[in-house]
Amino acid sequence: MDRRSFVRAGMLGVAAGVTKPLWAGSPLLEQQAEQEQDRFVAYMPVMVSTWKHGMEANKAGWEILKNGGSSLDAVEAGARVTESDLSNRSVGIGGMPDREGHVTLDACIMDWESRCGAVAYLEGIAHPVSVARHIMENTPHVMLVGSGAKKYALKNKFETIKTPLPAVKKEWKQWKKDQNKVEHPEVNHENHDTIGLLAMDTNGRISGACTTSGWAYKLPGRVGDSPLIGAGLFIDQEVGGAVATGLGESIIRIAGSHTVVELMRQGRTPQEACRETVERLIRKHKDLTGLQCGFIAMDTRGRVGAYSVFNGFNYALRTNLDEQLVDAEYNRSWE
Ligand code: SD4
Repeated sequence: MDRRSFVRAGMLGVAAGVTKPLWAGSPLLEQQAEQEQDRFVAYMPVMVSTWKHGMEANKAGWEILKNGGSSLDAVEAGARVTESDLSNRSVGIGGMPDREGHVTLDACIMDWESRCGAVAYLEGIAHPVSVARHIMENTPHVMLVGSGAKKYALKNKFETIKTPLPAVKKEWKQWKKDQNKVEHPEVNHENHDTIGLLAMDTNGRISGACTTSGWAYKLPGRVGDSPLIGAGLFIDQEVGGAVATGLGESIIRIAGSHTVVELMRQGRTPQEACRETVERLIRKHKDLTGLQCGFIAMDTRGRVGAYSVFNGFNYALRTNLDEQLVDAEYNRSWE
Protein backbone atom coordinates (compact mmCIF):
# COMPACT_ATOMS: atom_id res chain seq x y z
CA MET A 1 0.00 0.00 0.00
CA ASP A 2 1.51 3.36 -0.93
CA ARG A 3 1.47 6.17 1.56
CA ARG A 4 -1.51 7.94 0.02
CA SER A 5 -3.79 4.96 -0.03
CA PHE A 6 -2.61 4.06 3.44
CA VAL A 7 -3.71 7.44 4.75
CA ARG A 8 -6.92 7.22 2.75
CA ALA A 9 -7.62 3.85 4.34
CA GLY A 10 -7.21 5.50 7.72
CA MET A 11 -9.64 8.22 6.74
CA LEU A 12 -12.19 5.67 5.59
CA GLY A 13 -11.85 4.11 8.98
CA VAL A 14 -12.90 7.41 10.51
CA ALA A 15 -15.96 7.60 8.32
CA ALA A 16 -16.89 4.07 9.26
CA GLY A 17 -16.64 4.90 12.95
CA VAL A 18 -13.67 2.62 13.52
CA THR A 19 -12.06 3.50 16.81
CA LYS A 20 -8.82 1.58 16.44
CA PRO A 21 -6.27 2.58 13.87
CA LEU A 22 -6.69 0.33 10.88
CA TRP A 23 -3.22 -1.06 11.37
CA ALA A 24 -3.87 -2.15 14.96
CA GLY A 25 -2.93 -5.79 15.34
CA SER A 26 -0.87 -5.83 12.16
CA PRO A 27 2.81 -5.47 13.03
CA LEU A 28 3.66 -4.78 9.43
CA LEU A 29 1.16 -1.97 8.99
CA GLU A 30 2.00 -0.63 12.41
CA GLN A 31 5.65 -0.44 11.47
CA GLN A 32 4.70 1.27 8.24
CA ALA A 33 2.59 3.82 10.10
CA GLU A 34 5.47 4.45 12.45
CA GLN A 35 7.91 4.94 9.61
CA GLU A 36 5.65 7.16 7.60
CA GLN A 37 4.73 9.30 10.54
CA ASP A 38 1.11 9.43 9.49
CA ARG A 39 -0.61 12.34 11.07
CA PHE A 40 -4.20 11.49 10.35
CA VAL A 41 -5.42 8.34 11.93
CA ALA A 42 -8.78 6.78 12.61
CA TYR A 43 -9.11 8.50 15.95
CA MET A 44 -10.09 11.87 14.56
CA PRO A 45 -11.75 13.73 16.07
CA VAL A 46 -10.74 13.07 19.64
CA MET A 47 -11.12 15.00 22.86
CA VAL A 48 -9.59 14.37 26.25
CA SER A 49 -10.14 16.32 29.46
CA THR A 50 -8.92 16.01 33.03
CA TRP A 51 -11.03 14.55 35.82
CA LYS A 52 -14.59 13.34 35.93
CA HIS A 53 -16.13 16.68 35.06
CA GLY A 54 -14.21 16.31 31.80
CA MET A 55 -17.09 14.06 30.67
CA GLU A 56 -19.51 17.00 30.59
CA ALA A 57 -16.89 19.27 29.08
CA ASN A 58 -16.19 16.71 26.34
CA LYS A 59 -19.90 16.53 25.54
CA ALA A 60 -19.94 20.24 24.75
CA GLY A 61 -16.73 20.00 22.77
CA TRP A 62 -17.94 16.98 20.87
CA GLU A 63 -21.00 18.82 19.55
CA ILE A 64 -18.52 21.07 17.77
CA LEU A 65 -16.03 18.42 16.69
CA LYS A 66 -18.57 16.00 15.27
CA ASN A 67 -19.92 18.73 13.02
CA GLY A 68 -16.49 19.48 11.65
CA GLY A 69 -15.86 22.46 13.95
CA SER A 70 -12.42 23.51 15.15
CA SER A 71 -10.53 22.06 18.09
CA LEU A 72 -10.15 25.62 19.39
CA ASP A 73 -13.92 26.08 19.59
CA ALA A 74 -14.23 22.64 21.16
CA VAL A 75 -11.80 23.20 24.03
CA GLU A 76 -13.23 26.62 24.76
CA ALA A 77 -16.80 25.28 24.82
CA GLY A 78 -15.73 22.44 27.11
CA ALA A 79 -13.88 24.72 29.51
CA ARG A 80 -16.89 27.02 29.73
CA VAL A 81 -19.07 24.16 30.94
CA THR A 82 -16.81 23.58 33.93
CA GLU A 83 -16.41 27.30 34.56
CA SER A 84 -20.21 27.52 34.94
CA ASP A 85 -20.48 24.52 37.26
CA LEU A 86 -21.65 25.78 40.64
CA SER A 87 -20.56 22.58 42.34
CA ASN A 88 -16.96 22.71 41.14
CA ARG A 89 -14.68 24.12 43.84
CA SER A 90 -11.63 24.95 41.79
CA VAL A 91 -12.84 26.31 38.50
CA GLY A 92 -14.85 29.42 37.66
CA ILE A 93 -17.86 30.60 39.59
CA GLY A 94 -17.76 27.88 42.26
CA GLY A 95 -14.04 28.30 42.91
CA MET A 96 -12.42 28.61 46.33
CA PRO A 97 -10.97 31.97 47.35
CA ASP A 98 -7.50 33.04 48.37
CA ARG A 99 -6.84 33.58 52.05
CA GLU A 100 -8.39 37.03 51.93
CA GLY A 101 -11.62 35.76 50.45
CA HIS A 102 -11.07 36.66 46.78
CA VAL A 103 -11.71 34.11 44.05
CA THR A 104 -9.04 34.77 41.44
CA LEU A 105 -9.14 32.81 38.22
CA ASP A 106 -6.38 31.63 35.88
CA ALA A 107 -6.84 30.28 32.36
CA CYS A 108 -5.12 29.83 29.03
CA ILE A 109 -5.75 28.52 25.56
CA MET A 110 -3.49 27.50 22.67
CA ASP A 111 -4.06 26.37 19.10
CA TRP A 112 -2.36 24.48 16.27
CA GLU A 113 -0.64 27.60 14.99
CA SER A 114 1.02 28.14 18.37
CA ARG A 115 -1.23 31.09 18.97
CA CYS A 116 -1.97 31.45 22.66
CA GLY A 117 -3.73 33.65 25.18
CA ALA A 118 -3.93 33.72 28.96
CA VAL A 119 -5.35 35.50 31.97
CA ALA A 120 -4.27 35.27 35.56
CA TYR A 121 -5.54 36.62 38.84
CA LEU A 122 -8.82 37.63 37.24
CA GLU A 123 -11.74 38.23 39.57
CA GLY A 124 -15.48 38.41 38.92
CA ILE A 125 -15.53 37.24 35.30
CA ALA A 126 -17.55 34.15 34.34
CA HIS A 127 -15.38 32.76 31.56
CA PRO A 128 -11.65 33.38 31.89
CA VAL A 129 -10.95 30.92 29.07
CA SER A 130 -12.91 33.10 26.65
CA VAL A 131 -11.09 36.22 27.81
CA ALA A 132 -7.83 34.35 27.18
CA ARG A 133 -8.98 33.53 23.67
CA HIS A 134 -10.07 37.10 23.08
CA ILE A 135 -6.64 38.36 24.11
CA MET A 136 -5.05 35.83 21.76
CA GLU A 137 -7.18 36.88 18.83
CA ASN A 138 -7.40 40.62 19.34
CA THR A 139 -4.22 41.88 20.96
CA PRO A 140 -0.49 41.58 20.31
CA HIS A 141 -0.12 40.06 23.80
CA VAL A 142 -0.35 36.60 25.29
CA MET A 143 -1.27 37.29 28.89
CA LEU A 144 -3.09 39.89 30.96
CA VAL A 145 -3.30 39.72 34.74
CA GLY A 146 -5.21 41.19 37.67
CA SER A 147 -6.84 44.56 37.27
CA GLY A 148 -5.59 44.90 33.69
CA ALA A 149 -7.23 41.62 32.73
CA LYS A 150 -10.42 42.68 34.48
CA LYS A 151 -10.47 46.02 32.72
CA TYR A 152 -9.98 44.24 29.41
CA ALA A 153 -12.80 41.78 30.12
CA LEU A 154 -15.23 44.50 31.16
CA LYS A 155 -14.38 46.64 28.17
CA ASN A 156 -15.14 43.69 25.93
CA LYS A 157 -18.40 43.00 27.70
CA PHE A 158 -17.58 39.63 29.21
CA GLU A 159 -20.15 38.32 31.65
CA THR A 160 -19.49 39.18 35.29
CA ILE A 161 -20.09 36.99 38.35
CA LYS A 162 -20.19 37.50 42.06
CA THR A 163 -17.74 35.32 43.97
CA PRO A 164 -17.28 33.54 46.26
CA LEU A 165 -20.61 31.72 46.26
CA PRO A 166 -22.34 31.97 49.69
CA ALA A 167 -21.52 28.34 50.60
CA VAL A 168 -17.88 28.86 49.64
CA LYS A 169 -17.72 32.05 51.66
CA LYS A 170 -19.04 30.22 54.69
CA GLU A 171 -16.33 27.58 54.32
CA TRP A 172 -13.68 30.26 53.95
CA LYS A 173 -14.87 32.02 57.11
CA GLN A 174 -14.59 28.76 59.00
CA TRP A 175 -11.13 28.19 57.54
CA LYS A 176 -10.09 31.65 58.69
CA LYS A 177 -11.13 30.77 62.19
CA ASP A 178 -9.15 27.53 62.03
CA GLN A 179 -6.22 28.77 60.06
CA ASN A 180 -3.73 28.84 62.89
CA LYS A 181 -4.01 25.09 62.93
CA VAL A 182 -2.88 24.46 59.35
CA GLU A 183 0.06 25.96 57.57
CA HIS A 184 -0.85 24.75 54.08
CA PRO A 185 -4.23 23.59 52.90
CA GLU A 186 -4.13 19.93 52.06
CA VAL A 187 -3.78 18.93 48.44
CA ASN A 188 -6.16 16.05 48.17
CA HIS A 189 -4.76 13.14 46.18
CA GLU A 190 -8.14 12.25 44.82
CA ASN A 191 -9.96 15.46 44.36
CA HIS A 192 -8.79 18.21 42.12
CA ASP A 193 -11.11 20.12 39.93
CA THR A 194 -9.00 22.16 37.56
CA ILE A 195 -9.88 21.31 34.02
CA GLY A 196 -7.39 20.82 31.21
CA LEU A 197 -8.62 19.90 27.74
CA LEU A 198 -7.04 18.73 24.50
CA ALA A 199 -8.87 18.22 21.23
CA MET A 200 -8.05 17.17 17.69
CA ASP A 201 -10.57 18.13 15.04
CA THR A 202 -11.40 16.41 11.76
CA ASN A 203 -8.64 18.39 10.09
CA GLY A 204 -6.08 16.99 12.52
CA ARG A 205 -5.62 20.35 14.24
CA ILE A 206 -4.86 20.21 17.95
CA SER A 207 -5.84 22.83 20.55
CA GLY A 208 -5.83 22.92 24.31
CA ALA A 209 -7.19 24.93 27.23
CA CYS A 210 -6.81 25.03 30.98
CA THR A 211 -8.86 26.91 33.59
CA THR A 212 -8.81 27.03 37.39
CA SER A 213 -9.31 29.06 40.53
CA GLY A 214 -6.03 27.58 41.73
CA TRP A 215 -4.91 26.53 45.14
CA ALA A 216 -7.58 27.14 47.77
CA TYR A 217 -6.59 29.79 50.32
CA LYS A 218 -3.46 30.68 48.39
CA LEU A 219 -1.56 33.86 49.18
CA PRO A 220 -3.12 36.85 47.43
CA GLY A 221 -1.32 37.33 44.14
CA ARG A 222 -0.38 33.68 43.74
CA VAL A 223 -0.57 32.34 40.19
CA GLY A 224 -0.17 28.64 39.49
CA ASP A 225 0.79 26.69 36.41
CA SER A 226 -2.63 26.66 34.76
CA PRO A 227 -2.42 29.97 32.86
CA LEU A 228 1.27 29.57 32.03
CA ILE A 229 1.98 28.41 28.51
CA GLY A 230 4.57 25.65 28.80
CA ALA A 231 3.64 24.77 32.38
CA GLY A 232 -0.13 24.19 32.50
CA LEU A 233 -0.55 23.77 28.75
CA PHE A 234 1.52 23.41 25.62
CA ILE A 235 0.64 22.64 22.02
CA ASP A 236 2.96 22.15 19.09
CA GLN A 237 1.23 20.95 15.95
CA GLU A 238 4.47 19.28 14.82
CA VAL A 239 4.24 16.97 17.81
CA GLY A 240 1.07 17.17 19.91
CA GLY A 241 -0.15 18.76 23.12
CA ALA A 242 -0.20 18.33 26.87
CA VAL A 243 -2.03 19.80 29.83
CA ALA A 244 -1.41 19.57 33.56
CA THR A 245 -3.36 19.42 36.78
CA GLY A 246 -2.24 19.37 40.39
CA LEU A 247 0.15 21.34 42.50
CA GLY A 248 1.08 24.18 40.19
CA GLU A 249 4.32 25.13 41.89
CA SER A 250 5.84 21.76 41.10
CA ILE A 251 4.55 21.78 37.52
CA ILE A 252 6.07 25.21 36.89
CA ARG A 253 9.46 24.06 38.15
CA ILE A 254 9.83 21.55 35.36
CA ALA A 255 7.86 23.45 32.68
CA GLY A 256 5.64 20.38 32.81
CA SER A 257 3.47 20.48 29.69
CA HIS A 258 6.34 21.66 27.52
CA THR A 259 8.42 18.82 28.85
CA VAL A 260 5.76 16.29 27.88
CA VAL A 261 5.58 17.68 24.34
CA GLU A 262 9.36 17.75 23.95
CA LEU A 263 9.58 14.12 25.07
CA MET A 264 7.01 13.20 22.44
CA ARG A 265 9.13 15.08 19.91
CA GLN A 266 11.99 12.80 20.87
CA GLY A 267 9.87 9.78 20.07
CA ARG A 268 8.05 8.91 23.28
CA THR A 269 4.39 7.97 23.07
CA PRO A 270 2.02 10.34 24.91
CA GLN A 271 1.84 7.81 27.73
CA GLU A 272 5.62 7.46 28.02
CA ALA A 273 6.07 11.22 27.87
CA CYS A 274 3.58 11.82 30.69
CA ARG A 275 5.24 9.14 32.82
CA GLU A 276 8.75 10.46 32.29
CA THR A 277 7.61 13.99 33.11
CA VAL A 278 5.97 12.85 36.34
CA GLU A 279 9.14 10.94 37.25
CA ARG A 280 11.18 14.09 36.69
CA LEU A 281 8.76 16.10 38.80
CA ILE A 282 9.06 13.57 41.63
CA ARG A 283 12.87 13.67 41.42
CA LYS A 284 12.77 17.42 42.02
CA HIS A 285 10.73 17.01 45.20
CA LYS A 286 12.23 15.63 48.36
CA ASP A 287 8.93 15.93 50.19
CA LEU A 288 6.08 14.40 48.27
CA THR A 289 3.41 15.21 50.85
CA GLY A 290 0.40 16.56 49.06
CA LEU A 291 2.13 16.45 45.71
CA GLN A 292 -0.57 15.22 43.38
CA CYS A 293 0.12 16.17 39.76
CA GLY A 294 -1.05 14.64 36.56
CA PHE A 295 -0.63 15.18 32.84
CA ILE A 296 -2.67 14.21 29.83
CA ALA A 297 -1.20 14.30 26.34
CA MET A 298 -2.18 13.76 22.73
CA ASP A 299 0.02 13.39 19.70
CA THR A 300 -0.64 14.24 16.08
CA ARG A 301 -1.74 10.67 15.41
CA GLY A 302 -4.54 11.10 17.92
CA ARG A 303 -2.94 8.82 20.49
CA VAL A 304 -3.49 9.88 24.10
CA GLY A 305 -1.74 9.18 27.37
CA ALA A 306 -1.89 10.20 31.02
CA TYR A 307 0.09 9.70 34.19
CA SER A 308 0.04 11.05 37.74
CA VAL A 309 2.10 11.04 40.91
CA PHE A 310 -0.51 9.31 43.07
CA ASN A 311 -3.60 7.28 42.36
CA GLY A 312 -6.96 8.95 41.93
CA PHE A 313 -6.32 10.86 38.72
CA ASN A 314 -8.68 10.17 35.86
CA TYR A 315 -9.57 11.70 32.54
CA ALA A 316 -12.48 11.76 30.14
CA LEU A 317 -11.83 10.45 26.65
CA ARG A 318 -14.19 10.95 23.72
CA THR A 319 -13.74 9.34 20.32
CA ASN A 320 -16.18 8.64 17.50
CA LEU A 321 -17.38 5.45 19.09
CA ASP A 322 -17.74 6.15 22.77
CA GLU A 323 -17.01 8.24 25.82
CA GLN A 324 -15.17 6.91 28.81
CA LEU A 325 -13.68 7.90 32.10
CA VAL A 326 -10.22 6.39 32.28
CA ASP A 327 -8.14 5.88 35.41
CA ALA A 328 -4.65 7.17 34.80
CA GLU A 329 -1.59 5.12 35.61
CA TYR A 330 0.39 6.49 38.52
CA ASN A 331 3.76 6.31 40.15
CA ARG A 332 3.10 6.02 43.86
CA SER A 333 0.57 3.98 45.72
CA TRP A 334 -0.74 5.43 48.97
CA GLU A 335 2.21 5.82 51.29
C1 SD4 B 1 -2.87 25.34 40.38
N1 SD4 B 1 -2.72 23.49 38.88
O1 SD4 B 1 -3.32 26.47 40.45
C2 SD4 B 1 -3.65 24.31 39.61
C3 SD4 B 1 -4.52 23.56 40.54
C4 SD4 B 1 -5.01 22.26 40.01
O2 SD4 B 1 -6.08 20.31 40.19
O3 SD4 B 1 -4.73 21.86 38.93
N2 SD4 B 1 -5.72 21.48 40.73
O4 SD4 B 1 -1.83 24.99 40.93
